[in-house]
Amino acid sequence: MSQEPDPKPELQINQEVEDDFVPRRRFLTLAGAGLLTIGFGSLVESAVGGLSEPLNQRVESLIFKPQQLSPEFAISAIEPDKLIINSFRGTPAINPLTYRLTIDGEVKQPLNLSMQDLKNLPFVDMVIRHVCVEGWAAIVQWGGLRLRDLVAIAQPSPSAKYIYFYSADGYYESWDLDSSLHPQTLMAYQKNGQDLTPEYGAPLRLASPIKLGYKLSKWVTRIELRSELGQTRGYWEDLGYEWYAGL
Ligand SMILES: Nc1nc2c(c(=O)[nH]1)N[C@H]1C(S)=C(S)[C@@H](COP(=O)(O)O)O[C@H]1N2
Ligand SMILES: [Mo]
Repeated sequence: MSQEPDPKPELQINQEVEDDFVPRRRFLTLAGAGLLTIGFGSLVESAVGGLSEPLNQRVESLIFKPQQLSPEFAISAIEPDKLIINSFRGTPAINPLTYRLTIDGEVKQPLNLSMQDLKNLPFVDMVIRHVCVEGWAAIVQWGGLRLRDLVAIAQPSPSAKYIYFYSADGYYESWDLDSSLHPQTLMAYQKNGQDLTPEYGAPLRLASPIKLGYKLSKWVTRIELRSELGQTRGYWEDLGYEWYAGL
């Protein structure tokens, strides 16, 4: 995509003036309703203002290749009292009305999205088991969007292999990109059928049955794709916990 994209009418390009993390650059914003009613393929097409090239081969093959699914449970299996709030530094204050999620790094189309933009993407929910290394687990229902839908819209560069998540409380995590493209890896804004509450990561957190609890960042404000793992890999990982942390 050129430096000066020519957006379709449903798109709005935001000029970011001040951002702690990224230099001045143009972000794509998904605006308005109507995105829900169209299929994912056309969503991607419209979101990027008419793709001149197909989706990056890597993303395409992972998205459309069946991946091993983790078990899901019935709604009746939900254990509402078992999900222990586990926060290393308390609950950060986030105004959901001014909240933005940034996606940048090794992507062709950086994104800067509001909660409404995110809620316009296809909604999915799942009842899965959350497992914390500290020796507890809970069956929880999460609702939100598939992370792979967001990643596809951001159009990863062929070099992108890792994905970093930065949280409002200073927590940070890194994953292999493949796991982030798993169909059960969600950016959740609901828990057990209700809006997420602040202590559980509102407005947006990771939820996935394929990773241990400490990989599932709450209060995510920035997602960065990278070609390499950095010196720092995650809050707990940098203190000695295993990086991949698969279930
Ligand atoms: N930003 C942030 N995300 C986080 C944590 C944290 O301290 N800060 N704790 C992690 C750990 S160890 C677990 S088990 C889960 C707990 O999620 P819960 O508090 O919703 O039960 O969040 C994970 N995500
Ligand atoms: Mo945990």
